[in-house]
Parts: sequence; structure tokens; C-alpha cells
Amino acid sequence: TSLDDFIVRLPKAELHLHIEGTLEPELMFALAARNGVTIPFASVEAVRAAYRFSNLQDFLDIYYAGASVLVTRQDFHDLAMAYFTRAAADGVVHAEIMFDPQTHTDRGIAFATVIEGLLSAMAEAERRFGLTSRLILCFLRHLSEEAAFATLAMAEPWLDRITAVGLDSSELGHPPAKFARVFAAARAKGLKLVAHAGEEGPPDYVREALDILGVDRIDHGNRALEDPALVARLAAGGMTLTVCPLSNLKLCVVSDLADHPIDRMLAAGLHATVNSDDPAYFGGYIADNYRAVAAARGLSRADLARLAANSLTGSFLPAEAIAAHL
Ligand code: ES4
Ligand code: ZN
Repeated sequence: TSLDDFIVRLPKAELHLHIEGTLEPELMFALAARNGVTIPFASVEAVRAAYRFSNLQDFLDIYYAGASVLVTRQDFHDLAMAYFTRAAADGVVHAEIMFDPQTHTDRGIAFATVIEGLLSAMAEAERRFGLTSRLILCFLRHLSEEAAFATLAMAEPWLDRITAVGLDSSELGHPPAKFARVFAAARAKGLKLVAHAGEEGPPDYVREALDILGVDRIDHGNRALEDPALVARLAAGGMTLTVCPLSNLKLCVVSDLADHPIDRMLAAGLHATVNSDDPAYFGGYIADNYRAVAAARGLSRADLARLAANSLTGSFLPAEAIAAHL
């Protein structure tokens, strides 16, 4: 079989995916028209042309602006269904999707509207494709601890349908320690914990995510490689890193995919995985990410199978469900 077929046929879990980052320009225009929302672009081509970023903040500014077309429960359902359809075609058997409630509640969209639309798409994806999924509620780290607590309070009626909380948005200047108390409260409610760390932030932010937040996974983690003692600790602890190669390229975390550290991570014993982050903005879904690093770094089929197995073992599925996919 071709490498392409091999990648698609590998059972994979997607562990780092922002559902708002799956909004393709075509759907952005369709929803803008449906909802009477104006967007500052003349055409789909003009939107795509604007997707040239030199850092995380450049991207976030345009990502938050794009999300303004999402208004109704049906919009969130359609957004997630488009993603699940694409993911199923790439051989994703399980997806743990992040959503940013504050991006919506801060512009007057009810928390219920967002989560009910996502949950109905998740049920439909399981019926149609056998693709299971979980929700990760992310706090925006550029906003306050108080705002994060208010978001956790809004989620209270749905906590049995939320698997984990996460931490995303502008990393520099907003260390994990800022959210120590809200993560402790989430843990007390039985939620799993993840956090973006070491994408732009220093190795100490990865340490804080481990020591102060007590996370179950690190999202990105690239800059941990600057600190050999931290690498050894992550490897010994079997900590899953949700790495996003095309995101790393588009946000200039790496200057060239030929320099991507994915194989060095595996060689160091890190439980690295490959994920798509914000595929509509970064130019590829999960199989594109596997193909891109396979080509750029000369990964073997054994390396690719290891990355896919890591994604299943690093998921929040129960052990029996993981075993059934391996
Ligand atoms: C994100 Cl790539 C990335 N980093 C931090 N926050 C985010 N939100 C959506 N994508
Ligand atoms: Zn991310």
C-alpha cells in the first residue's frame, strides 16, 4: 500500500483540535450570510490570503474574528459535523475536541447554544461514522482567573458531558500558575486537565503545567526540548504531548518542517502524538500532518504507527476502548 493509504488506515485519535479552528472560509461565508453578520473579507480567496501569520497572536486575532459568524445551535452543529466528516475520511476513530466558550459567551451567545450544537454533532458522528468523541472546555488564558471561574460555573449543568478543561490563547505573559485555583476546582469536579504549554512559552511554563496545574497531557510542549531534565521527566512520566506540525510551521514555532522535532521527541522517549490544531487556518487535517512530517523527516511506517498508537493510549478513553482500537 502507498504511504498515503497506510496513514489513513492507521486508527488514530485526534487529541489537539480547536473546533473553532475548523471553520473553513466557505462555511464562514455561508454562516455570515445566514446570520446577517458582516466579515471584513470580500471573498473566500481573500480570507485564505489573510492566513499568513508570523506568530501565535497574529493567528488568534483573525481566529477570534472568524468565530463571530457562529450564532445558532445549528451553526455549531454544522461546524462540528463538517469536521467529523473530514476526520472520519482521514481515519480518525476518536476525537477529543476543544472549544472556547468565552469566545461566544462574551458576545452574547448562550453557553447552552454552543454546547448543545456540539453535542448533537458528536452523537451524529458516532451514529454515522462510528467516530467517538469527547469535549475539552478551554479557558482563554489572556482573560482573568475570575472569568475562567465564571465559565466553569456556566458549564455546571453539562459537567457529565465534558471530559476535561484546557488552557489556550496567548501564552506569553499568561503562565499556567495564573489558573492554579480554577484547575484545582475543575479537578475537584472530576474533570481531566490539559494545557497548552511550551508552544511560544519557555520550558518553565511546561513545568508549571505539571507541578502547579497537575495536567494529564501537555498541548504542544515543543520548547520542553530546550531543557534535558524536563525531557527526561516527561519521558519517565509517560506524559502525552499533543504536537501539531503544520500549526508549528504556520505560527513560526519551527522555521521549516525539515527542522520539525517530532522524530527527536520519539527518540527521547516522549509520548508524542500528531494533531491538526486549527486545520482550516493551518492548511491541513490530521492525515496531512502525518504526511507532512513523514515526508519532511523521513519517518518510517513504524514511527507513524507509534505516533498513532500514542494518540490512542494518550486519549481519555477507558482502557477497553483503547485496546479495541490497537
Ligand atoms: C490555538 Cl495553536 C493555538 N495556541 C493557543 N491557543 C489556540 N487557540 C486556538 N489555537
Ligand atoms: Zn491548540
